Amino acid sequence: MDHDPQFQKSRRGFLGGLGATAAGLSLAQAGAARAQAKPDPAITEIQDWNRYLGDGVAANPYGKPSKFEKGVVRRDVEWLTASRESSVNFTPLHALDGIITPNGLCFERHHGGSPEIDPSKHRLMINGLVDKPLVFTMDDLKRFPGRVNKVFFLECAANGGMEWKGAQLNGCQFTHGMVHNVMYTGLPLKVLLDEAGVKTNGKWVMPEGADSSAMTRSIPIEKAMQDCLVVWGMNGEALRQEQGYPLRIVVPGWEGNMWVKWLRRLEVGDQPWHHREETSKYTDLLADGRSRRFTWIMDAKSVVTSPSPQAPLKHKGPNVLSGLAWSGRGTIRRVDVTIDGGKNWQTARIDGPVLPMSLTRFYVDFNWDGREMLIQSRAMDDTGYVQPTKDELRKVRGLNSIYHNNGIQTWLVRSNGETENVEIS
Ligand SMILES: Nc1nc2c(c(=O)[nH]1)N[C@H]1C(S)=C(S)[C@@H](COP(=O)(O)O)O[C@H]1N2
Ligand SMILES: [Mo]
Repeated sequence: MDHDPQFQKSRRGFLGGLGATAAGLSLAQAGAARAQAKPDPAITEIQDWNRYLGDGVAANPYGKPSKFEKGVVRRDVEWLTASRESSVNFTPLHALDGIITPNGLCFERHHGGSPEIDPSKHRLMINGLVDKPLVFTMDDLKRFPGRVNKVFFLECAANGGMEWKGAQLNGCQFTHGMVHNVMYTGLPLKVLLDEAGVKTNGKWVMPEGADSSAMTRSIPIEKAMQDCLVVWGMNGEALRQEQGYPLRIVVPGWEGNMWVKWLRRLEVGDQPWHHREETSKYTDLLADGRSRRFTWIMDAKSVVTSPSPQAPLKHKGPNVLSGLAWSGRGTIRRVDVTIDGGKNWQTARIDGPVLPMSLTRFYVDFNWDGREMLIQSRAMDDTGYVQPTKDELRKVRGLNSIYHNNGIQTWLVRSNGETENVEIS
């Protein structure tokens, strides 16, 4: 785009419109550029922060965001909250950039509240169909050879579940915010299972949580051995209590419910357990009343995070559209974006690390003339899978589903910049 003379021209206009200081000009030049405008006190007056000493270094031993960013927080939806302990809140995707979710902003989903666990009293047991049942302390795990660092998205299967029957919630925080993307530190599950020695009839692994919900799921042994992790670190520090401190399991690309937090036990068995969370819940009910047995993988999905209802357009002229794409089957290869409801598509610019089973950031630099827009994004992964429309999903799945809605999202941008969740067919 930098080579497009049209754009160069508009960029000059853009900087003039912003105020000359943004272009790095001197105050005198800025004054000349603003000869017609009213004096801007942000330029003409010396501000307090420039006159007085700032806060001392010990003022904030664990750093917090600037108070001017206080709106960038996890939020919940009243009618989705049965009780605070069995609840969910949402990542503020509209206010974030890059691919990593800051620890304090990762959405939370608890079935029995978030327990405060003393790590010195926490144990991980491996039992069932193994040669040698084992019990690890946290210290044992942290000195076990083979530690790794890996970035993965975690998406709740219910992300977007409220939108099955049509547009509901006004903000990508609420329609898509049951996802976070973190760099984990821990051990491949394989090294722990190998240490215990899985018997030849050991075909499934059941992680169990130490919380009051004692969450359990059945994971096939192939997946457990392939890329699952047992982790104590997120983004360079200890797991947050909400994310399973001191230990959780990571099941890359698969639905968040399987990522048992406050992990205390791994049982090896010869068949799936069919517990509550994999039968009555987290199961896809089809139109004819039958259910899919397991739907583990989170298919390719994307969303434009800005503009979006909580991040409306404020300026005509050059603007940056931004969004996220991810696939539980592999790596994002391409994201296409339309601003006219699907008549024309252009390929977005992907920026930052492109990792398998990780959020991937995309941008479209565009000029807005104040026209109404219908914005959509469509992700493609390296298996060739293309993100479907919501109508395509409904054709296959009917209207009984809650989980696994990876349909294309539409935002309507009005001529005043306000943005709304809509559906077009
Ligand atoms: N022990 C335990 N693990 C759990 C849960 C829980 O309630 N208890 N919730 C699951 C669900 S449904 C999801 S979507 C993810 C949410 O992980 P997060 O809170 O880190 O976002 O954790 C999963 N692991
Ligand atoms: Mo979930």
